[in-house]
Amino acid sequence: RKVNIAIVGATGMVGRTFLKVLEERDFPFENLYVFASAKSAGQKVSCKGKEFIVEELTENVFDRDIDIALFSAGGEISKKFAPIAASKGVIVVDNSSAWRMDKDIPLVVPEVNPEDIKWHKGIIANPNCSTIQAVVALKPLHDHYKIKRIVYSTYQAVSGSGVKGVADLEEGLKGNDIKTAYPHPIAGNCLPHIDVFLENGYTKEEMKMINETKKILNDYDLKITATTVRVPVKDCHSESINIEFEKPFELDQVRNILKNAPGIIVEDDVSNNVYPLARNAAGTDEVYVGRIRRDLSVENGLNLWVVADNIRKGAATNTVQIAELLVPTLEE
Ligand code: 2RA
Repeated sequence: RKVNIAIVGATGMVGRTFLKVLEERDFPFENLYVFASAKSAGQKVSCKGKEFIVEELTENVFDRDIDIALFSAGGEISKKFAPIAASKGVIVVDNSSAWRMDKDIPLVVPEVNPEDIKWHKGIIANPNCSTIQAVVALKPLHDHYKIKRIVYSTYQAVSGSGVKGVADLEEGLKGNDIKTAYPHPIAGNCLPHIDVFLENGYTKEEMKMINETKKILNDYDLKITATTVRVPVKDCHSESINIEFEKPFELDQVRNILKNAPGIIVEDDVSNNVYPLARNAAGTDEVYVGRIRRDLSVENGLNLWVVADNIRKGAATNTVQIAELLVPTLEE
């Protein structure tokens, strides 16, 4: 079935990656509409060898025949326009954090909880990038050994902050410590400060990982803590994940489960210095898992190192994969 698809935020880093991924995966669209702010209207973008003129996003753009709209234009735009689109029969897949914790809105990673798209009411939320790569690795192990507790420590690329984050790093590496994305120079630093601090001393990013993990795995008994850190890396988020299971495990079995799980590539051979690396993961859609080893300090404890491209699997590709799940559900 051919689909009419729209992109809201088409000129941003994720928006442009939507176009690239739709082309790479030969997404079956008949018509593609691209929207952005008035400032960006008129720009040209391309997909599948065709050029598209960016239009200004207004309330009536969803009056035309659109089946699915991919949003990545920030929470304010999603809060305002996603309900308007949904009211006109468009299914919105939203990459912002605006709707993720709404109980009536599914939060979906296709390798983890694809069945949750069944109960959407017009809006489906794409999880935070650092959550997506974590739950892809955790889900197969949760199914086998039932997770009791998770400790997240993340090392997040500056592209998570968009062009400003990349500029701070690139200028900083030249000795010009501009601070457009962060309160401190990112070059030479690790900043334990992603998004804003909350009353409980955690950052919004840390609480996103904690709350989104529980919703996606549909297990609100999970004990989770997180420390999310911005590091001087351009692309790909790296994560140290410590897990305590209810049940015992054998390491070989864990490795085999991960090797056979959807969306995962295991890179784990420390005798040859083989473990997931951000520069190797950049530009791909897999979640790379390595440093698979027992946590010797607790019973049924495991440590993992998990790396993925935060703009692709962490945002654009996951969103397009959700749209692919929707195509067969569309009325003729
Ligand atoms: C970040 N996960 O890395 C957040 C949003 N992309 O900044």
